Amino acid sequence: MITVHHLDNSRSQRVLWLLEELGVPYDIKHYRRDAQTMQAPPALREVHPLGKSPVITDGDLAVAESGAIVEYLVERHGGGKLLPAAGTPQRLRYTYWLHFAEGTAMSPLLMKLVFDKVASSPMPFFAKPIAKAISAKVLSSFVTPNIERQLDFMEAELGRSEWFAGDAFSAADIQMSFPLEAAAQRAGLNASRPKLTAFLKRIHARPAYKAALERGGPYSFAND
Ligand SMILES: N[C@@H](CCC(=O)N[C@@H](CS)C(=O)NCC(=O)O)C(=O)O
Repeated sequence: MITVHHLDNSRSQRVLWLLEELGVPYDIKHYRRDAQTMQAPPALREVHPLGKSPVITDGDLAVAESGAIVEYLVERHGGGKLLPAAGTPQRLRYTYWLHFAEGTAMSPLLMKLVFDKVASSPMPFFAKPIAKAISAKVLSSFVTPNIERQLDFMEAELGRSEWFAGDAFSAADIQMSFPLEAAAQRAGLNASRPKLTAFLKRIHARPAYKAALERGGPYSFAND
């Protein structure tokens, strides 16, 4: 039996959704974030040394890193579902988006989360104007332009086909859900990018997405 080591409000929601789409049975072991630091509890380090979510265990095997988990589940348990045929242009796009989600899209979104927090973080009063000025500069010169460029690119790609890899829904769409949900929550993704907002609406309406939400518990990113 597959166990998803699931942290509330986290990327592991994607793994629950994938398993629901594949119709593969699974158990969930729930972990709660520290209310102050938002970090995962130390117990998650007993499953994988980095203590990040998601991690799955399948018998004696532990698999970490969302993209690797998606590949493992689709290849090992998917029976050909949600995976474009090998050697096709759709398969190459699938691989691209599977890596893009964590390899490219999440970096500036994470930086935005961190630098947005600087202004409200406790620090000596004399340091505050300096810290604020540095974070504003990083946001305006690097983070925001990168997020905007990436959102424009993703919007254009969804103008080529309904889903990221082509005309068929695939596991790459599941992997791409988290950066887009995070961008909608904290980086200005809105109706000015109609293809991306329609994508979020479409995925949130899927029965498997809703079933995963019911099983997973708190997840504040499912807004469209
Ligand atoms: N690239 C990794 C990122 C893992 C990651 O940072 N997970 C976050 C949850 S969204 C986490 O565990 N945060 C809690 C912590 O860092 O303690 C993946 O996709 O698996």
